[in-house]
Amino acid sequence: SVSAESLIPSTSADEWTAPEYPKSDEQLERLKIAVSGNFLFMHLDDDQSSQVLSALMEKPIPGKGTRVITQGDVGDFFYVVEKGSFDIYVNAAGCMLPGADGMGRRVNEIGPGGSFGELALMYNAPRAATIISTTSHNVLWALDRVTFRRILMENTFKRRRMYEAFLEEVNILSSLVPYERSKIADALESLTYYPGDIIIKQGDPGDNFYIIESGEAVVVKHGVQEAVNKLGKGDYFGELALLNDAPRAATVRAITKMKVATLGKDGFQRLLGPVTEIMRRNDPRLVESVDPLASAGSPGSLGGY
Ligand code: 1OR
Repeated sequence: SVSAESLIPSTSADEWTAPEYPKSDEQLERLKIAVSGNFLFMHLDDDQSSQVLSALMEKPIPGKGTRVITQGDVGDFFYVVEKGSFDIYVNAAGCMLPGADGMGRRVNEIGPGGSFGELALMYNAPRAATIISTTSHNVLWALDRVTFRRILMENTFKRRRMYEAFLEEVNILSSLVPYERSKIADALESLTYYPGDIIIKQGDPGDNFYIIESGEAVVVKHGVQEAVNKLGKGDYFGELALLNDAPRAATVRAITKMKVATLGKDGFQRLLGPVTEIMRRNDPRLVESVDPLASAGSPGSLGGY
């Protein structure tokens, strides 16, 4: 039978709807390009995606040196960059004394496809940084706090929390600041493999980078009889093909059930830039050229394949 409840117009139910800013085809086209490379938009379903696109407001920022966000302020909008470049300054002392215009240290730069302003909205915290345009023609898309929280945040929050503890334990990422690890979390995708599964195959083109969340794998190479390396939790692989733009240098096969966090080529280049030098130094082929046995089973070795 039909329950009486469903016949009563619901008043207690959530009546919130996202704001709608009509857009021309040309605007929509530009907007779609701007968000296409942004990891926060990657995990939305079609419905969420169209709600967010319609709620984003175009915001031209005229001139160099225009301040978009001031550290310490209350958060109102989240921004996606369509055009232009922005510097991020963090005043670590939190020194917001009147008269002391200490913008602090320049910590980062954000360009087209990037975004900023999510932290204050996520944590109901003051703005963590000051953001200033460095080019003369800039276009941002702004999303109001409520729509951000209702649609974009849940996903983002969950992912950041889910990967936070794990990424903190990954050696190769230890030189990054927590915020850089959060950005990596935004872009990660977890995959499961079973014993015997081939995760990457020697000779194939390389599109992804992997970090082991749990389980074990072996690295094998054509013409090398024994497994050349064993990988476990916190180890990474798949970076060489991306660093060198070369085919996969070895095959990686699961030997237990595995959970693996993976990052696409684009994310790898954009988010792991600061640690790729360390990865290059760990390149097993550099080790091999000195002593072919040195990389095989060396204790705690990170399999750099
Ligand atoms: P918000 O709402 O706090 C400022 O407003 C925004 O700057 C912030 O969200 C982030 O989107 C962005 N630390 C804090 N915020 C940063 C950082 C950052 N980089 C960009 N934002 N870094 C840590 C510095 C110790 C920089 C890491 C490279």
